[in-house]
Amino acid sequence: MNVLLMAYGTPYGPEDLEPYYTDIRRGKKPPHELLEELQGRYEAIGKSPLNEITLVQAIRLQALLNLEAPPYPRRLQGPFPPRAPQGPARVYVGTKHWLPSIGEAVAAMHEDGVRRAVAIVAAPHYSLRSVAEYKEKVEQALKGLPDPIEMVWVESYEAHPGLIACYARRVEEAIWRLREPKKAAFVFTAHSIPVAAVERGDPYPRQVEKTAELVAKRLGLPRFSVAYQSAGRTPEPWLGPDINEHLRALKEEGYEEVVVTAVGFPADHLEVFYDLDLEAQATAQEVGLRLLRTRSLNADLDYIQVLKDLVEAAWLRS
Ligand code: FEC
Repeated sequence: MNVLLMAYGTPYGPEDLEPYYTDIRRGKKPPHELLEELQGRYEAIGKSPLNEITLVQAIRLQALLNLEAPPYPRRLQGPFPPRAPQGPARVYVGTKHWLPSIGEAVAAMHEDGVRRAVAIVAAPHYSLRSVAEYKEKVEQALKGLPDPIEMVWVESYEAHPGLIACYARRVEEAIWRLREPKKAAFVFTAHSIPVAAVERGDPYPRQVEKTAELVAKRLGLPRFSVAYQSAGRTPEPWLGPDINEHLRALKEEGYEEVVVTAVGFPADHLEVFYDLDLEAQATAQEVGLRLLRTRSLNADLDYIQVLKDLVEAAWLRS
């Protein structure tokens, strides 16, 4: 079984920042003020651990797939006779905006003789501004190869019961730390996207709401809400409510404590450490709200088990 595991990618050091940001902007160099502003955000958090976390996710996923790879599929599903995993599983890492790039990962797969693989992004929701762009990069890389590689896509997994359990477990840990759990607000966040994508029929907000709803249902939360974070520095309108505005509104409604869970991001990185732990936390303190941010999934085995389940099911699909 072969897997292409993808994530956003982060610069390894300050010298990578400009080309990284240029890649995010589809080849357009960022103006000096924007670059400085982004550099300031990285300096404020020290370092984004996203690349390291993605690598550990891949190592653990590969270990788990090989550990349990049975000679025959355990469940009969998909085409009959089902395709059993062929030999040891290999997981390749490709990042959308930095290194190893998606192109490098696909080239390495080809070099190793891979002709079929499961492609999955370490983010549960499909968006025209996320998974669709990962797909574009994979397709671009495949075009340059002498032999085809069949990619079986896991496009989203917003309602996977294992994923819901992962998030619910972490919300529960925060509930134990609340002074008055019955009076607290529960907010689920994801990266904002431009409203224009939503108007083109992007399923993203629906999927984010689904994840939030299922986690809340699993925990029996009486109230919950969805907010968006990390909107881009562009003049176009971005999907809201923005987490900071939302925190202010919650305080005005009388809440004293809030639990924030970033369901759009399994891993810790800039948008969690800066946008939530520094910026949103500062807003909460300013208005007098106690904000607890739940632990990220990172490379914890309960999340890796979800990836394994998704990858195995996709591999058995025709
Ligand atoms: O730790 C790190 O260094 C990287 C953190 C990071 C993650 C991430 C995930 C998502 N993004 C999504 C959408 C957009 C859109 C734009 C955009 C821009 C940025 C910039 C940085 C950045 N994003 Fe990101 N995103 C992360 C970081 N993102 C830095 C550029 C500066 C800024 O605007 O803040 C706008 C692009 C444009 O200009 O056209 C749209 C979505 C996700 C969640 C899915 C995924 O993980 O791939 C959606 C992590």
